[in-house]
Amino acid sequence: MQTKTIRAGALLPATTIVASMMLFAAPVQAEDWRGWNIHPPGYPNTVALEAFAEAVGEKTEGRVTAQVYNNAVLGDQPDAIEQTRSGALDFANFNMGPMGPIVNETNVLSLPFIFDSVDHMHTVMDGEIGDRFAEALAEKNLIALSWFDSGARSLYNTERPIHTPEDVQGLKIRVMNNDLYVNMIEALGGNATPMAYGEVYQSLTTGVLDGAENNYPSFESSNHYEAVGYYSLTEHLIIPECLCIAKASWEALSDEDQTIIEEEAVKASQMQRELWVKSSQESRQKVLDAGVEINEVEDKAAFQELMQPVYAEFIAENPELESLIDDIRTTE
Ligand code: GTR
Repeated sequence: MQTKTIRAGALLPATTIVASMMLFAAPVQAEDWRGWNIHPPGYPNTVALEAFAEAVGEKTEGRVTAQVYNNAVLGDQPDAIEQTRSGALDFANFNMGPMGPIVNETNVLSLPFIFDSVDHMHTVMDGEIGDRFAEALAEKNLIALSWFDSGARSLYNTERPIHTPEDVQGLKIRVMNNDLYVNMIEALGGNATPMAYGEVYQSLTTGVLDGAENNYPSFESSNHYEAVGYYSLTEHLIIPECLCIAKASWEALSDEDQTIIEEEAVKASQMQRELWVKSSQESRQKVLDAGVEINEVEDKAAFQELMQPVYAEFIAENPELESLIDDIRTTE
């Protein structure tokens, strides 16, 4: 190919050669990246994403400039996942919950009590199993460069503290967009309502919902704590999140810029995880000060027990994922 171009060039008049040299010398068009974020300013993920965006601009010397759009102003999460897959958005921080309907493997991360602890989740996601999830995401045009923390999600509601599964009976609970969560709440005897995050606050205040489930920072930053009286530490879900780049945006980068951006994404996840710990403590204190009653759940095994049919159904439908579940369970 190259030899041919040179030979053709040799036959062109000098002016054309000069003109085309000028074209080659022109600065490469800068990429203006738009990033999706569901959280408000000050939230650990937001701070880390903004630091990422700034570092990308600096380290690529302006070849890529990135801007983060907070509070889901670019669309709710399922919609933003599609926009990033198509390259309409360039990067995002996605929770693996709403990813399940698109990247089936990631449903494994939404199985209740799949991880023993946040540390266990980190070990799994930072190792070879995390790479397997990244490969599955890449097949759907999402390049996962690092994993963010999302703590443990617990149930909260307007009616009563939850100590046993019986306490969930009849409660209308909002879940993220994934059938697994509907099965999970129904297995506890509650009524599950999949709903966009941004609609939950109003639904709690108007009684459309009795409750929802989330980690401390989101429970606080979404103001859901103002609408409910009880936060019960069921800690039923520990779901990682990605810093994901649209495949089209990723492939448009030079090798050098890919390396820079990957490094910055890893730094962003380190920053996010550190901020997460502090933010969780602060949010816990804030909701306590506001009068929310927080209770430990002594008998978590009772909740886990009821998840057996959820696992059984999932494995029956996805037999090829059973070994992945086993690999996670046996990772220490
Ligand atoms: C948060 C998570 C968000 C979103 C939200 C929700 O913890 O960081 O990405 O999934 O929960 O409940 O919709």
